[in-house]
Amino acid sequence: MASSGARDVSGPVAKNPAFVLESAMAAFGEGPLVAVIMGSDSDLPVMKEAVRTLEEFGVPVETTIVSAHRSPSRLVQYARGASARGIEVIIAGAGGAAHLPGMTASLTELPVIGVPVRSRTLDGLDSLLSIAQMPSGIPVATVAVDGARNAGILAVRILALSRPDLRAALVEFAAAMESEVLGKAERLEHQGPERYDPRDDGTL
Ligand code: RP5
Repeated sequence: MASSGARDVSGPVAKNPAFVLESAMAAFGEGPLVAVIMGSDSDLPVMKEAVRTLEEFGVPVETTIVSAHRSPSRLVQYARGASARGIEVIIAGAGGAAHLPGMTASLTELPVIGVPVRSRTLDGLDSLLSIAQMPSGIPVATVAVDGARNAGILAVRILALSRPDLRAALVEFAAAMESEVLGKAERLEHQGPERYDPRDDGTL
């Protein structure tokens, strides 16, 4: 039996935590704090999810294309200048021989989160290993294949270390997710597996 110990926040809030926006916004100045970069515009459908997540938390973000292989000079210039421009976390997504996150990490002292983008030929295993298997000394925090939403949430967690408003927003976000799961459990138990429709979020 599902019991509701979490805060009562109705609707699919885990995907839409607009409730955190106002308080989090107050914590920031004008410039972007997170850079979401990708090796190609073909990565954008995946990487958009990181941008959306950061925007949900009211975190100012900049988004661009930086290819490690096709525009190496731009990569050096971009990664070396990021910290001085006020960026605090870089999320880098790439697929295949995915050198962008690792090379970016080698050119900055900022934390870098790598998103392995699913590749056409090897289903993202190549991307995952290219990003996760970094040599000692240059860390890249690697999320799941196509795990751009988690990359966004991890960036928020890093920023929240020094921003109490953002930390409170994360606590509320987790409570909302829990509440959503408990609601689904209750509906499934009540309706049974045949009547249960996962698309029905319980709201009218
Ligand atoms: C990588 O090569 C990109 O990150 C992308 O995932 C992959 C394929 O790029 P396109 O050929 O689609 O531009 O550099």
